[in-house]
Amino acid sequence: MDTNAMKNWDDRGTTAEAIRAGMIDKLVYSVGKDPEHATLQDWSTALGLVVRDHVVDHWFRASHRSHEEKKKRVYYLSMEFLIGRLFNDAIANLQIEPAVQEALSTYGLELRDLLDQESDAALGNGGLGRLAACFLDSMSRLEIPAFGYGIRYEHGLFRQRFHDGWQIEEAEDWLVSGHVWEFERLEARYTIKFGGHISFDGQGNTKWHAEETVFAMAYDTPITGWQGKHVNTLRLWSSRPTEILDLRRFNSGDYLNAAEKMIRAETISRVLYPDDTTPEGKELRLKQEYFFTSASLQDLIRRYLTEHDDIRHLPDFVSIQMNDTHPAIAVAELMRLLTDEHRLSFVDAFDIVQKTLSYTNHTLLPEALERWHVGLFRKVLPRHMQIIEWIDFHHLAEVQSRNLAVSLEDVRIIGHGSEVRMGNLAFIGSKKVNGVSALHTELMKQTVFAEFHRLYPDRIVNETNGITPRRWLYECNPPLRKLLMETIGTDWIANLEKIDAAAAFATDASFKEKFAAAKHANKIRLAGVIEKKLGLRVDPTALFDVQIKRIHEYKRQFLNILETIALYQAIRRSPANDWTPRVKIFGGKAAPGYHVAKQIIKLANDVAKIVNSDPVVGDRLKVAFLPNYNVSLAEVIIPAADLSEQISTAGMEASGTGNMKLALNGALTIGTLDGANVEIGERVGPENIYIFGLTSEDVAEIRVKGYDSRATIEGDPVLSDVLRAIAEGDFSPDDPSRYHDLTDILYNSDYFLVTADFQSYFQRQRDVDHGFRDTSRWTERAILNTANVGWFSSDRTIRGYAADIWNVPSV
Ligand code: 26V
Repeated sequence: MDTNAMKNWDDRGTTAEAIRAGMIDKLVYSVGKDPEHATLQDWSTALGLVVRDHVVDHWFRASHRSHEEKKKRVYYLSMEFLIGRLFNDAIANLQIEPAVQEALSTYGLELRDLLDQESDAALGNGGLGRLAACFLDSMSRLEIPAFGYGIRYEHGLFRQRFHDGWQIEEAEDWLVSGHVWEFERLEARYTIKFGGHISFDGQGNTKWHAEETVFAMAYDTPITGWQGKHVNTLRLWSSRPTEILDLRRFNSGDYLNAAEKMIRAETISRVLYPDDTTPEGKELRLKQEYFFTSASLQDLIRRYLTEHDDIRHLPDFVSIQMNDTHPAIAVAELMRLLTDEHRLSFVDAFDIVQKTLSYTNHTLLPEALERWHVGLFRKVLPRHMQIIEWIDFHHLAEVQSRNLAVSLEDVRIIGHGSEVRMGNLAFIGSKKVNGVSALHTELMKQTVFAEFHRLYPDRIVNETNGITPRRWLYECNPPLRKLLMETIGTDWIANLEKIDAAAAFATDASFKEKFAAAKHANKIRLAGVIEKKLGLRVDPTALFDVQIKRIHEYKRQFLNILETIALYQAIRRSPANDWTPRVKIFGGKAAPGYHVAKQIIKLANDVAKIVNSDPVVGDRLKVAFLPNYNVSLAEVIIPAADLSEQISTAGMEASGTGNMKLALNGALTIGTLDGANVEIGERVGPENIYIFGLTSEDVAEIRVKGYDSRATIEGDPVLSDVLRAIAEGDFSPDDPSRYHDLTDILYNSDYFLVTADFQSYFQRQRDVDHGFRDTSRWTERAILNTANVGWFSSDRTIRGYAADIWNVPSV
């Protein structure tokens, strides 16, 4: 192909006039509407197509460059990519916002309105999925040739609604109103097998006689790096039937059954599993995992073989990152492809596997570590079960030969002869295994992977998480972006460490005033959203206290609600005191089957109802639980936050990334010494963060010694009063016993140590009240948060992966 012909494609230009003309062209000839009859959605699509053309120009150039230079590529395998919206992201990265604004003004259109037409691509549950999205952005920024591989779920994470304060889940349908950012790739199609049996012909040929086959079809989304200098690809797989319709059945009138196979095949990519707590060993989940992993490996090997001819050099040109254990079947699948299809010996193949794959662990919670029953596993993936048995056997032999005092049972893949442990499979098959914060990595070495760490002391590395400053400051916080650009220039956008230049202005009166004004503008915007969604008016000068994340007992939204009630009771007792007005803002979804988490949501909403309508309290305290927390809502809440709640039971939050986003946007953290909070504290300094509660060592000790929560409660009159009010139905007069299960947990089995941390949390919150009243000092401390968390850029994280794990250069 003549690649020179591609060089000057981008001559359509990014002037306002070119964009205006392009938009009309797209509106008429692609959307099929004339300007008089076009809806906002039509205009949005038209502009999206114009912007997309520019992205595509950069994309092709980047792909050709990578291909011509035969560069080593990184493949990021993840069940989840929590992308959110892409429109504004593209405009920001290409830096064409002024021209776009001008073009739109001709038609009296507002960019904001068009951007709001886009639905959120919610193809993830929370932190793990959003991290994958930030990593894609950073890999493009750092010009690392990379692909993200995942599943194109037809339905992303459910939409959350409240009915009478209870969470109701509704199917999400992001594809319904059209999605301009993806390209269907009819030619990129692979066969994926399930079930059946294996035969060997005695001449080294292995054949998998599958019971079921489906196609994996590719959809590509370009991921634009800063200033369009490089564009990578997110390739998502959609499942399709290999046979279309059973005509025999159809003709005999059996319409439903005629379509059965089609429906079964399409079910695989139908919906994202919404549960990050209880993998129930569902067959469909295992099929999803294998489906996208196999398609991705087949695809990357095909690409490798277009540039190289010896499969044995794969590790020199390919690095594959497994995002948690969800794609850990890659260890066995790559073995299968290398041995059964490319005819390498098991020993040679395993050497390649171990040089190519790496694994990131995102949680120590035992219930989230994936295990599959051997029976189910063998039924769905018979060949992989054999391969895993081979790996397990050889690994065990190697361990035994080293004569070390390790527990053999702990390092086996097949546990107790009955379950396949994906964490152990991933560890054994990987070059490097990384944790996501310094503390989490240390705990991995001491707990889940302690025996492995003794065997392979160099394998576990730390790569503390990060966030992309493009989306999480530049795009979501225009007032602060503008102020920073005026004051310290633009270097921070691509090199967030440079934001430390703002520290010099922390005591500059004029800068402080403008910084506070930016925060205030963002708070007015959020107050508008709260009023629109909840019909609740809040005072934008009050302290905006924010807890936004999945609802989970270990994240302890419950602790926050208890403190809210304690504060409410104190205000009612002495309303004349000089209170610091506060708005408690919550956002987050509970897994549909997680009963306790759903009760916590209901409790928060019940408390909100009582508190918000109490005339004695007035504006001193308001509670707002915003429904359907997602990436787009986060983009509005985060810039408006004064206080960031990071209050997990120490040792349980692997890293957190919301903590970084909030600090970067000038919120002070109240938190435990958990996950990346520890590292945030080290950078902002103890006077600019509110740390409280048990440490992870304390928690570990309590786990051994036991803990008497009843004694704690009885010794604390504030907490006793709060629990009494809940148990007596003060917040649920229609059903006074509604929260007995919740209060019982605290009295009888307070595993997450909510009661143990209550007092120090309550005290720290009073320090926050006090701190916030000194408006001038608070602004200085907010500035120092923004200025001192530049290290938490995902660019820094990805440079770490590139250097320590993938062995690829980054600019
Ligand atoms: C597990 C499962 C099990 C089966 C059903 C679906 C599902 C979905 C997700 C998970 C694992 C969730 C682990 C996770 O999200 N960890 C979070 O990762 C963030 C990025 O590293 C980190 O900041 C958070 O602290 C950590 O909780």
